[in-house]
Amino acid sequence: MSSSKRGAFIVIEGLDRSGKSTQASLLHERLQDSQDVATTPKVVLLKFPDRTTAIGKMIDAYLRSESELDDRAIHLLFSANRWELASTITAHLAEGTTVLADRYAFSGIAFSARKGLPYEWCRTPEIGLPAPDLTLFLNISPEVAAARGGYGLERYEREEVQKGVRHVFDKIGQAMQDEGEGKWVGIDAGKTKEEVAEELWKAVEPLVGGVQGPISRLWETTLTPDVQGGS
Ligand code: T5A
Repeated sequence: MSSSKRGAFIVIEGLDRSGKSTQASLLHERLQDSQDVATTPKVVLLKFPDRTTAIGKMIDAYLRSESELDDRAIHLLFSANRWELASTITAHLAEGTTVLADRYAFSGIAFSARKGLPYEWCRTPEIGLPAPDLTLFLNISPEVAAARGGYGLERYEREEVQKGVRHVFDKIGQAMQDEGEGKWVGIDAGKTKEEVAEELWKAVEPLVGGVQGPISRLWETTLTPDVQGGS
């Protein structure tokens, strides 16, 4: 990697059981194989929610329906769980490490907006997080996702919830493209694991050697100058 390049930030999003973890793990392996073995480590894989932290444990209990929380409170916990890792992400990227995340801010917005919370309210705590260079959205019908292993064990794994979430994800993807906030690529996740992995690789391969330019921050540029205290 040239010294002027930084690591790429790649996010995998999608509905529950769309194969995000399967693909994140395959992509992680492939990215590791494609790196220069003399320099380590060069790729890190993160998963949100990160259920290992104190905040993550509260989220885990909520998702397993072992605790109840106000919709806004759980939304802010999911966001705080990302902010816990924000400086780690930027440090990795700055040192040239590729960061791969299994879910990110977009899940946070989609699942809470589906409950009826205002879209802008849901987006606000995510403003300023490190922005992905590429978001891969695993597109699958809620019906196909529901037929996959393990479905229905957690709080949001119901067909009517997933349909609503998909609708918000579509809106986010469109807004990301319109606002030039980073590349958003839809992938047909209803194919075999191998076929889906190939589709992902086509989008990721150009980023393997790193990317040019500073690390941007999600939606910061969409704030109006008077909100930022400028003229
Ligand atoms: N959430 C999350 C919020 O509300 N706000 C937030 O801010 C965030 C970050 C937990 C929940 O939290 C919500 C969203 C979720 O409801 P999670 O821990 O990511 O989030 O949980 P899941 O989405 O349920 O993640 P999973 O890991 O369980 O599902 P994946 O990763 O999409 O699917 P995966 O890879 O585990 O595969 C599921 C099954 O399908 C098979 C696999 O072998 C597995 O059995 N499979 C395939 N089968 C056929 N063809 C393929 N192509 C397949 N790919 C995988």
